[in-house]
Amino acid sequence: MNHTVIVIPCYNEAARLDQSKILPFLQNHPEIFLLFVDDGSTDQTGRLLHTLKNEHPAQIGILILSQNQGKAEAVRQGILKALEMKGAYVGFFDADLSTPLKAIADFKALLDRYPVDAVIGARVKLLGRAIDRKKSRHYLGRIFATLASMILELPVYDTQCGAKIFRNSPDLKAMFSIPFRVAWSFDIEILARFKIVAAYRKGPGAQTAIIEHPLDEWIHKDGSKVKALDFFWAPLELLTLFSILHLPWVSHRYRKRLLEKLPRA
Ligand SMILES: Nc1nc2c(ncn2[C@@H]2O[C@H](COP(=O)(O)OP(=O)(O)OP(=O)(O)O)[C@@H](O)[C@H]2O)c(=O)[nH]1
Ligand SMILES: [Mg+2]
Repeated sequence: MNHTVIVIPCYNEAARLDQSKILPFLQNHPEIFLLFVDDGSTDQTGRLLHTLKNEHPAQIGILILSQNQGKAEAVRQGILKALEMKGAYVGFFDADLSTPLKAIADFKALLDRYPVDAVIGARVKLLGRAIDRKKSRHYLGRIFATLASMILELPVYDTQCGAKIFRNSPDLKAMFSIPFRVAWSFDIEILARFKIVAAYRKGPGAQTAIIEHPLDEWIHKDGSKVKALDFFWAPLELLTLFSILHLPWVSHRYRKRLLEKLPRA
């Protein structure tokens, strides 16, 4: 059994996937398995992933989606597959490795040490940390994250960081068994699902079941797949998320669908 399975969603990432970072990392971390999801790429991503897998078949897997389905669905499919592989922890990291793979050890240490369900990366500029974000993305991100935090009613700083690791559990499988309602903001929908399930289980709330981990390093990489149009949809997605959590008739139906998937406690 591999201890940790990390899903790396890839959509036309041939130019950004850095073999020189991936292969040495795996050699030094035999407990980590990388599951790449080729999200209908039309460039050389598929070929590159096969080369990578041939170099290190024991620790690399590829899930191929024949058509582009978007990051949310690529991650969801990847996590479901990762859960089948019975990793103790499963998570996802962006293909550009803006969050370096070495950070996985910090996330795992927190999951080992505390009885929490998830550790999510936060890009907080602090002394002694290398957080290099574009100014425009940072400020837009701050507005977005503040609204997300208000909708979730959780003091979360950075919902959008593409580095998150979860403890494998039947409840986690349930949370990923239904397609997300939003695309760009699916990270917030994951947190919303944690909140709904935590309230139902009457255990510690999402506020203590999730740790936000300030990253040591996050370096902006050019070639982002995020388009200007995505920012246009963002407010609509926030409205959808608001309705899921706060509009009685919408949230009732959403909760019912999600909670039906949970195993009986
Ligand atoms: N945008 C997008 N990303 C996808 C899609 N399918 C998979 N992905 C992957 O999701 C991740 C998104 O990363 P980036 O394109 O760097 O975008 P980002 O990290 O949200 O944005 P930055 O803050 O600019 O880095 C990458 O690993 C993509 O390859 C898709 O259809 N659209
Ligand atoms: Mg990126």
